[in-house]
Amino acid sequence: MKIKLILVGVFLIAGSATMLSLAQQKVGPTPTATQLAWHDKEFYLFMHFGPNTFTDLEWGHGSEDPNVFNPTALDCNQWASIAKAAGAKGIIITAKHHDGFSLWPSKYSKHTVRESKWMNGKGDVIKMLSEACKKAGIEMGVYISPWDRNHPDYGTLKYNEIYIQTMKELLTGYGRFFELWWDGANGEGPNGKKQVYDFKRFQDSALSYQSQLVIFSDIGPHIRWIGNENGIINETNWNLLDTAGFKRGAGSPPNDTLNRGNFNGKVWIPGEADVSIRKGWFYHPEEDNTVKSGKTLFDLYLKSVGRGGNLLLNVPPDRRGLIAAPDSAALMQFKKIRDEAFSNDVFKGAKILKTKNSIEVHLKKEESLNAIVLREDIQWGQRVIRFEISGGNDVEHFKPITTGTTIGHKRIVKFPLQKLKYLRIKYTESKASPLLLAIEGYEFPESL
Ligand code: FUL
Repeated sequence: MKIKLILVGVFLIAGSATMLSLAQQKVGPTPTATQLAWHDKEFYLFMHFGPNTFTDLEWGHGSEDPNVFNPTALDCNQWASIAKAAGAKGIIITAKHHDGFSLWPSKYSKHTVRESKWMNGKGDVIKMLSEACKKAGIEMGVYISPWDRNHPDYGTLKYNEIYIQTMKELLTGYGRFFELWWDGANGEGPNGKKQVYDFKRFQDSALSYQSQLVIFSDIGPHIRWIGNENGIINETNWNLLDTAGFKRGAGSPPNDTLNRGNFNGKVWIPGEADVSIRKGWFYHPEEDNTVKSGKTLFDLYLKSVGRGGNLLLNVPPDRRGLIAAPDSAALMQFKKIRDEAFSNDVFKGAKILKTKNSIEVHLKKEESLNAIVLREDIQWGQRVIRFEISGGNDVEHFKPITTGTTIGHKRIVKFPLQKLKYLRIKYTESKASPLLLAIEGYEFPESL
């Protein structure tokens, strides 16, 4: 049951357009158009790929022989078509990880695909992936690690300039990216020195090359880390964050704050939950048996997308340069489970009654359901603080079903199976009159 009907309800009950315009006043910080579009992506893939894939490391030292990078059958079309088939909206690739190795022949480094024997030094993974994503109709993003354990200038002022030029090369040479990923890690470079990153300039420069970019880091500016690498967002999740006095990396807000946001935060900085499909971020053959099942991935989806954030699922290509069989099988299973779970909205065609503090669904006949999906119209601000769900077969006698807190972009609420004709969501606390975009009801298979 989508938006329009519900809004019609608001019109009727409010009785005048004035009420509507009052409800549609912005409350607190609100997302930009770019952030709104980012929210709607919900789920996309992360790919960690580079020398570590071949050396079995998670953090390369930066001194590796570039020749170790030698995928035997690299096929970015395979990555993109698997991502597409899994329902992922894009791929974010480690264009440069902490070891400094660039997956494109950067002018600003001597540690790149050009120095490797892969394709006789003529290869460019970023180019291949951007073409493959375009072909598959998905988007692409880049992880460009500020920490660089290879670059001789790391730890000096010059490196900040080099980092900016490196970003420029990527952001102006390969078409549009939807997201730029900044890792907070700041360790020592080859000279044992640490870098003082000029993030203000990094940010201004990146946005001057691609103004539509959504930049990720511990504290945004546009989207935040969720405080863990398990893909799990707190049940209460505010899209707001206070960043004053905090830094990326060691000076970031406590993980618990990142996990739930700030109730009265001053800036709209929603959370992105990153997690790997297998134990490590990079591919290691001995971790093939750690690949998460479709069912586990669905559970993570409920705990990330279902709690108002986005899910960034890492699926690292193997030494051939392909997504390994167990990973692609799990992704397809995950997609199948989602398709089944959300195949039949039992609220479709139902009558929706709306009052100031509640919304009621009157079904035509009794239905079985154990999950509902709620969406707030977040362009007007995130409003719902707490709600209660009740229902039954008789309008006069509703039984409590469950309770919840924030809604935001999407809230998926699971509860024990109910057979009912009427369901009510009562907003027990909200910052302002709640505006819902959608309310849907489903019967998830028992096994979920
Ligand atoms: C971390 C990095 O240090 C890991 O290697 C990985 O890239 C992860 C996504 O972010 O901070």
